[in-house]
Amino acid sequence: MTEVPAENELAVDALESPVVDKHMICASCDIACPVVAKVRDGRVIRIRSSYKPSLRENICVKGIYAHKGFENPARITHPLKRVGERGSGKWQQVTWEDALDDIAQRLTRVVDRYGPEALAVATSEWNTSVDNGAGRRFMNLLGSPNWISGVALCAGNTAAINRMVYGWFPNPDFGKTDCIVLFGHNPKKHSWTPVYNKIRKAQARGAKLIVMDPRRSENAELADVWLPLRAGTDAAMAFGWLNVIIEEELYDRAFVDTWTVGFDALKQRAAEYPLERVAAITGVDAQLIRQAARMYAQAKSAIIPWTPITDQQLNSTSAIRLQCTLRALTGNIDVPGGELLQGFNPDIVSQSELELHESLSDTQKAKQLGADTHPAFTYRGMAALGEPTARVWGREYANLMTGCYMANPLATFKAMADGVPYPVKAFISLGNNTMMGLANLQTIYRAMMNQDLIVVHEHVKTPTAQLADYILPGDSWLERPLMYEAFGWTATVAVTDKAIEPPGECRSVYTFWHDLAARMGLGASFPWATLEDVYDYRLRKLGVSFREFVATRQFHAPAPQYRKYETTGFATPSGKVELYSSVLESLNFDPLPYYREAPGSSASFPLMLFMGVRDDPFFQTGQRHIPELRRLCPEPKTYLHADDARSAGIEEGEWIELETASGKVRARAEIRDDMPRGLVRIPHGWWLPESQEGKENLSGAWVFSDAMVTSDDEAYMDREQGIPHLKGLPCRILKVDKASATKLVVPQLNRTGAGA
Ligand SMILES: Nc1nc2c(c(=O)[nH]1)N[C@H]1C(S)=C(S)[C@@H](COP(=O)(O)OP(=O)(O)OC[C@H]3O[C@@H](n4cnc5c(=O)[nH]c(N)nc54)[C@H](O)[C@@H]3O)O[C@H]1N2
Ligand SMILES: Nc1nc2c(c(=O)[nH]1)N[C@H]1C(S)=C(S)[C@@H](COP(=O)(O)OP(=O)(O)OC[C@H]3O[C@@H](n4cnc5c(=O)[nH]c(N)nc54)[C@H](O)[C@@H]3O)O[C@H]1N2
Ligand code: SF4
Ligand SMILES: [Mo]
Repeated sequence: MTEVPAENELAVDALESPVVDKHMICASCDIACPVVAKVRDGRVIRIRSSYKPSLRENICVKGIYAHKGFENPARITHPLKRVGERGSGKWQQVTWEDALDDIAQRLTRVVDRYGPEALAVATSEWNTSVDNGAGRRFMNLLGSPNWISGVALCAGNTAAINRMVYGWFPNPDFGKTDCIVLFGHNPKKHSWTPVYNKIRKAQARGAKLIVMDPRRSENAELADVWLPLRAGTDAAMAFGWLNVIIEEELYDRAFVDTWTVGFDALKQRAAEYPLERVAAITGVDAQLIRQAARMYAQAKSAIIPWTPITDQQLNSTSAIRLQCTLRALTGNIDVPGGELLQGFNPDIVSQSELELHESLSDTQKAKQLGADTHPAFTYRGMAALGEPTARVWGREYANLMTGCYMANPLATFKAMADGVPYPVKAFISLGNNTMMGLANLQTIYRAMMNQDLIVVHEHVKTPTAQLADYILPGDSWLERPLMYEAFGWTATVAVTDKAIEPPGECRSVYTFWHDLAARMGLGASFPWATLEDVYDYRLRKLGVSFREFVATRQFHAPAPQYRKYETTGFATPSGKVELYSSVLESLNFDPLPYYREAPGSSASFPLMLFMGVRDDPFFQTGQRHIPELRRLCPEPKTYLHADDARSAGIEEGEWIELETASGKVRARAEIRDDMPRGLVRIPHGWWLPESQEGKENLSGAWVFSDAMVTSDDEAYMDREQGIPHLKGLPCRILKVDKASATKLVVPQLNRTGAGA
């Protein structure tokens, strides 16, 4: 585990000017810890955890060193315009005015020639939050449905599927629960620290912990039951649990009778997966599965917190629905200690409302890329939920986790690359390292090289930024005021002021959309000049301004209300929990969950890989330019079992090349006894900011990015959502010989991470 620096290393010289505490919400990952930034002379000199005793443990190494990243010389602080050919690495500093004028003109040309759907936008959760829906608003008014995000492989797609079953994305009540089930999810001391702490606190007061993980993970070590399942078989495992719960009548009959539809059909489907079959598929002993299912169902209350593991498999839709089904069958929905459906915060203007989805015409919505083949999280997939959502939650559009109403990313890249089914010729990427975060890099590269206009809003020259026409300098979470609404999920609202001014000409994504809208004839729909003006508008129902709110309250959350469905019903077409999905049926998919096997290992590809296990010091593809963090993890590492290393003639610490049918990636071998035989771990998000920029090298992304080995073959894709399978891909490993290893960019790296 990563060591956090001792307090004295960060000590502040008391003789200098006064230090002011600024209460902030950390956005160096997506879990939003309240932290304190210590500011002196307009600079953040230290970041520490909140003073509140209940929040004191909630900080990780990425939060502690965030300001080092924002002050790093790699930070882009002025708009840059490409002057050589695309990807040549030649840039010229320009003014914001010139950049925005030119972007608006070029975008107008694309729209005039190909239609507004020829603009695609990629973004991260945080940037959608910071823009307060302005990006979606801009696109909806312009007429483009082609919005994509990394959350298609994270909580975004989960939120969309949860809505199909019971109308909202539930929030687990860690504080009161008696049992926690982790489908692979493995929060650590430096990965989603608050969730790690909540799990530990729950265990300390007696809650049970059940972990499914092929690897003996940190949480598996601490679990009451660990189910070491084969990668990618989570849906089958959930069927095993269902069978036990149904056979042994451990379900909440009253809830099932009154509040669900399709129980009998589900029962029949579950019977196709008897425990012996599930044991054979998952590789876990049937008795152990039974024990875990009983523990879950017999707990007074239980939660299955959201997990990205089931967001990133070819059975994602089914696995997520089965988790929803388990919650419903055990009566754990909207009850204390269970999972709460919280709805919109009634006191603020929601981001969904600001996004103006109703302004996009049905004709343009129908053009959303991927909606015909993989519709689950597109407008088409969500359409049947509009009326029920308005009935229960008061508004037709609920863009939870910013992941509902997305275009399909892979379909979008194909349209960008090949013009099929129509050309997409302008691409804007905001705080999203698209090249490396949406699988697969080779296709995305072709997509990027075929654009008339690429704009990237960033902190550093990521591989994505390296292919742009314009790189625009983004502000950071220390440098902007924030109103945080948990990505539309929990009805909690928090606000913070900025700690310091942004360096150079860094600006927020909101300002970008506002200023672009003004140049594209959409200015009247963006009447708020600054973020603070937007927040004033959003808070107006509370009768306070942003300034007053930030000075007095910081948080606003309505008191939880349980079993709201008893008065409103669920926000689904039937008003009940749809175990049998009318929505999927109307989209011509199997209305019941199922399990599908991915093509397995073969003579050429005898091992299996998964992408995941977050590296403590980095968030996703970021932070590798920060020496203080990089020294904690200088290079990408695989994990593998000693027997697999031996068979391939590989020793601890050697560079290996891992190959799938799609491509190759390199990493150093780490032999670990927590890995099962036959499975190899590939870390997500590696590139080497210190190495050569430009399309030939992409700062090492061609060699080290996990997006090189992901597959966009339908055989490895979730049918309903069209997202790629990252948990169980056949592969082989080869030792990288010394001669070829010296050609690697990586050995030039010195141990401080600063590069040679
Ligand atoms: N191949 C593969 N793809 C994946 C995953 C995987 O494991 N493998 N994981 C998926 C998951 S779980 C997630 S959540 C998504 C994450 O997807 P994203 O959240 O989009 O994460 P990144 O792709 O790392 O891009 C974040 C970028 O934002 C920049 N940035 C950070 N803060 C700011 C800011 O304030 N302003 C601006 N303008 N830029 C900023 C950083 O420098 C970084 O380059 O990716 C998904 N994609
Ligand atoms: N330091 C740090 N923390 C982070 C992030 C980061 O980038 N860096 N990213 C944040 C984000 S956006 C996310 S989504 C979360 C992700 O964090 P987690 O949900 O914890 O996901 P991972 O760390 O990818 O993998 C967790 C476990 O899944 C297991 N696993 C692999 N394949 C399977 C499978 O098929 N089934 C099951 N059941 N288990 C499997 C792995 O062995 C591993 O122990 O982390 C968050 N926290
Ligand atoms: S876990 Fe770390 S990076 Fe994430 S919000 Fe908390 S302090 Fe920031
Ligand atoms: Mo994520």
